[in-house]
Amino acid sequence: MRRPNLVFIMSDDHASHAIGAYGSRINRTPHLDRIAEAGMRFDACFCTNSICTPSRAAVLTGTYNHVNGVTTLDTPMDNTLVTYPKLMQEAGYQTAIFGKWHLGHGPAHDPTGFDDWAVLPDQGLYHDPDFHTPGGRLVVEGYATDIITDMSLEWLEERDPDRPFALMIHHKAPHRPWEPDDAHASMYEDEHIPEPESFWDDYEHRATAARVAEMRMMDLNEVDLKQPVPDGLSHDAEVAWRYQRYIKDYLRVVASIDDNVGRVLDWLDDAGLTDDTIVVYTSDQGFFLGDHGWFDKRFMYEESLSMPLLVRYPPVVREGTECGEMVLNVDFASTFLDLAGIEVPAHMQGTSFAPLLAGETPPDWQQAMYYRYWMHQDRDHNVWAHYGVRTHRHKLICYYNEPLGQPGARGPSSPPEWELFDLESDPFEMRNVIDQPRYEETVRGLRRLLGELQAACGDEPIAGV
Ligand SMILES: [Ca+2]
Repeated sequence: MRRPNLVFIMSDDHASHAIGAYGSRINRTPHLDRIAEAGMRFDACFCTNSICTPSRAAVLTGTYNHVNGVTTLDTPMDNTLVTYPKLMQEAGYQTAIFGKWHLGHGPAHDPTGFDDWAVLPDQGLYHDPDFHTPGGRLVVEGYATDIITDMSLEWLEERDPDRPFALMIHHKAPHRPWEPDDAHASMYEDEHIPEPESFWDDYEHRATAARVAEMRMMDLNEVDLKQPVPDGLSHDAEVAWRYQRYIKDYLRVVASIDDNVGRVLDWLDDAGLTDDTIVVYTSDQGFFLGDHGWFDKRFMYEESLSMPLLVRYPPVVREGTECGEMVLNVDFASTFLDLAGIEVPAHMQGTSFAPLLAGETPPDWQQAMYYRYWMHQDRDHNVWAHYGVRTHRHKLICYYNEPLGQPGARGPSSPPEWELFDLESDPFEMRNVIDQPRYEETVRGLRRLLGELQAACGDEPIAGV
């Protein structure tokens, strides 16, 4: 078989529940759904640290953040680390990345392993963005999602057709502050977007961390809302109004991603490359779309822990399939290398899920995952540091609540607290059952498992917690 091409499309903060193929109740994404219809939808894909920079480092390096050193938003990635694009480039692939990088800039942090690149400075701008390129700074007029796609398609047009390629299209969208383009600015204008089930969460049955997080609708600022709050609204009416403002802009920005993914799929069809190309759509992590009354991510709760993952590769992946096995962002690098026939370095911590794509579940496939958020009391959202374990049925979270000197984390420390959720009876994670006697045995087992997972990936538990 010919070596496959790879088109890896990763957006920023696009939650699964705003994708048609995942059963979205609030929007449609016909082009993303094309990938799912012709390929596989993963229903249990998780990030190991739900913020941009760490998840991107985990994807590229195939290692956990305590290993690659990218634990918070303030820890740029050392660009001498081994990444999957580097190994593909060494193996003869043409490689490029366009769009969001967010792993630092300058000689020690600029993209490496790419024949060509153009990346936004940090978050970048939605309109008329500037880019860092090997040749210096470049300002491009237009809308970021369109421009990133234009650059990608131009690079594909100009590539050497006799060698395989690996192209990373890293959209900035739909990251805050959710600025739509003109084409989608009035979508949903006269519609009411339904609120999610947990929208009016009062955090009563949960750890302190949930109550103190500053990512409620009332924490959206003027830049996010883009228009003044109407006078005379009650508190609840204002919360509801703010949700409509937020979610409509978010979905408008997503609609542009969907259109642009369609352009890439059309290009592959027209070039006759659909059968030779692995197409992946994912996001660096999930997002709260009003779930628990919040925007943003960071928590180990489902909506932010889950990553969308759609994979199309006709020679291997049967069309219209779903996979409920757990896969993690640290597994991506091993998987892409495996599919390309490149040896996976022993130090990479993820496991190739190529067998899952082929419809086979290895008998020893992972049944639990480890998560850690380090950025205690981060300045923008005040989310407290935690780690935890998720199985198919349960989730145990330990808020250890210490900054540990991590860049971007702040004091003071707070006493540790634990949460346990039974995802079968409480899928929206509204009731912490850690103190219920009937879960005693479950908690003991999960605490043991948490320690085992930490030992297996080389992370250290907090003493005395
Ligand atoms: Ca992100």
